[in-house]
Formats: sequence, C-alpha cells, structure tokens
Amino acid sequence: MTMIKLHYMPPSGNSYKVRILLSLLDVPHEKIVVDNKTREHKSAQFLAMNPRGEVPVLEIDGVYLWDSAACLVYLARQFGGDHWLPADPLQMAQVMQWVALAGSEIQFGLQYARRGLKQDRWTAGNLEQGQAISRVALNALEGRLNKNDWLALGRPTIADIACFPYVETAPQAKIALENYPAIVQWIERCKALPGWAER
Ligand SMILES: N[C@@H](CCC(=O)N[C@@H](CS)C(=O)NCC(=O)O)C(=O)O
Repeated sequence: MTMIKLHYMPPSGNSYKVRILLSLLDVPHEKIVVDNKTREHKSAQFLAMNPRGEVPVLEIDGVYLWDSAACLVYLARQFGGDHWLPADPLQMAQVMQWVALAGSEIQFGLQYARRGLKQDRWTAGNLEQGQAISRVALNALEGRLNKNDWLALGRPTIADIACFPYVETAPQAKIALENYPAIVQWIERCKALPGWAER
C-alpha cells in the first residue's frame, strides 16, 4: 500500500490546498509539522526534499513532490478518477490555467501582500504593488464566477482548490472582497463541499 506523508505548516495556505484535497478524497496519510520557529524548512535535510525550502512537500513511498500544484495534480489523478483533474487534454488545460493563476498572480499578489503585512517580509514588491497584482487575479476570478459556479468544467476541480486559500484571506492583504460578490459566493460554495477541510 502507498505510504503518503504531508510535510506542512498549519498556517500555510499552500499546505491548506493539499489538506483540502486529501480530505475531500479521504486519502489515508500521515501529517508531519515542519517547525517554522527553528527554520526547519531551510535545513539541509529539508532542502534535500525540496530545494526551494518551502512547504508543502508530499512524500509518496520515498518520492518527494514539492509545490502545491504538483501535489494537487498527483492526488487528483491518483485518487480522484477524472473528477478533479480529467485526463482529456482540453479539459485538463482548462483546469490548469486556474492552477497556473494560483502560482502566479495569486502567489505574488495575494499571498505575498498578506505575508508582508503579517511578517513584515517583502520579497516581491511593496503592498501597493502586491495589491495591484492581486487585483489582476481577483478580476479574472470575478469575471469567470459571475457566470459560472465553478472555475472550470462546471464542477469543482483542483482549479477551485488551488485558488481558494489566498483568495479567502484577501482581507488580510487589505483587499476587501465586498467588491467581488461572485467570489464571496464561490467561497461559501467551496466550504459547503462534503469533506472540505477546516483551515
Ligand atoms: N509555489 C509554492 C509556494 C510555497 C510557499 O510559498 N510556501 C510557504 C508557506 S505557504 C513557505 O514555505 N514559506 C516559508 C518561507 O518562505 O520561509 C507552492 O505552491 O507550494
């Protein structure tokens, strides 16, 4: 039987994406907390698992997957049949364009602006720049969700999971979601899915 371990930090939004899918698919796994206080994720031992020194890392029978997007792809295809990430090339690409948004404007805008405010650590521009990048993502999401319940394929997929954590915490990046009513409704729709993990 495949042994799956999630190396994560409880407050990490990128780890939360993986926790959501593990929970939705009810995949047996072990959780290993990485100690942020001792900067364990920058240790030689951790860097051997993930050269970027970040969580999450998903360990599958001794194989290490880093980046939440890779973890979602693996779990969806291994345990979710065609539901969360279909094998059909066109459908897969329609899901992956939103996963790509999560790794670009959402990370460099919403995630880093929030982190800057919480930790006073600004690695990719100041608050104003972060908020401007965030709005590119939020406008794309709002435009899509205005006319659709889900980001891709008319059903929940890893597109929704990948975008969710840092969109939900947009107010912590000092971006009010009141101006994005379709996003606010989508957040509630996601949280109502059976098996959705608590933050
Ligand atoms: N693109 C990566 C980003 C990972 C990332 O930013 N991880 C953060 C936690 S959410 C981290 O490990 N930060 C530790 C640090 O920067 O010291 C992913 O999606 O997994």
